[in-house]
Amino acid sequence: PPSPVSVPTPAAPRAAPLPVVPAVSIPIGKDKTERIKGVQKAMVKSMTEANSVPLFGYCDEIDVTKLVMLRESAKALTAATGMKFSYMPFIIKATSMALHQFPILNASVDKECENITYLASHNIGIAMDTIEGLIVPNVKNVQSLSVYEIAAELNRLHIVGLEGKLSTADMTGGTFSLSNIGAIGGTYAKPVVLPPQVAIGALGKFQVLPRYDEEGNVKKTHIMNVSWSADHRVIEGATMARFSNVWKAYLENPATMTIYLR
Ligand code: CAO
Repeated sequence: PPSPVSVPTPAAPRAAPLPVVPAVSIPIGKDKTERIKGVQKAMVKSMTEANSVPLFGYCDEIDVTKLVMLRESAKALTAATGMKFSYMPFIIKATSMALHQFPILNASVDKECENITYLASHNIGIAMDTIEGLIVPNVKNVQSLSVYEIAAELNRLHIVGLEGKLSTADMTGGTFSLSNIGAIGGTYAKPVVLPPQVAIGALGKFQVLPRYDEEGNVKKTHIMNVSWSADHRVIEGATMARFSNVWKAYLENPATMTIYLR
């Protein structure tokens, strides 16, 4: 019989290299159900209430190069006090100064959204990340505080907040909020307005990025992004945008803040 033709067996296709799977370190145990309580329970209530508010979102980027330099000087000047001097005191003050021109953003609405109250004090709430969860104490009367006084109060709130010992007064009466999520990371966010307030801003992380100057040259620039959310039942998008432009102008050229500072 004719000898069988030997057909070469095709080479097995070469397997693609497997992705490196890190050793699983998650302990596989039993499912666990916990009661939601304390700060987390308060968040369930406030966020459920907040969810009924239609939000308008507005984002922009801020050139904070001059602010970074100013803050370095402020930090050096106050180093002997042992106080932390971050960007927040300047950002909080700029917020209050811009609110002077847009009082509708420092306001509260009632549950049915039938009345809006323009609030005299600028009590700026600061979202704080603690072991217990999210808390939002506020710096009272920012309109009449210096940047230094804001820094001191922010330090106090942060220290007492981390100890879980904030008073009811510290935690109530906020009229506008800021969330410095950029301290953890990220650029843009989608913050949720805390009723009865009507607006909130989330700050992204400070980054060094290339940008063009007026002559078209690339320059090293410090950039921070901001994401605003506003209660669209009472706040128009144009109002939020105009407010943001004023706030941005103060932060991009902090000298203008010192001119108008009270
Ligand atoms: N980008 C880059 N660096 C930042 C930054 C940012 N957006 N914000 C703060 N930093 C820097 C500070 O300047 C400081 O630097 P130095 O060590 O050089 O002084 C350092 O990070 C630590 O700052 P801080 O976080 O202790 O202080 P802060 O005043 O800037 O912020 C607080 C205080 C309480 C707002 C912040 O610690 C915090 O908890 N952020 C999280 C807020 C949050 O969880 N938001 C989400 C709410 S919705 O769930």
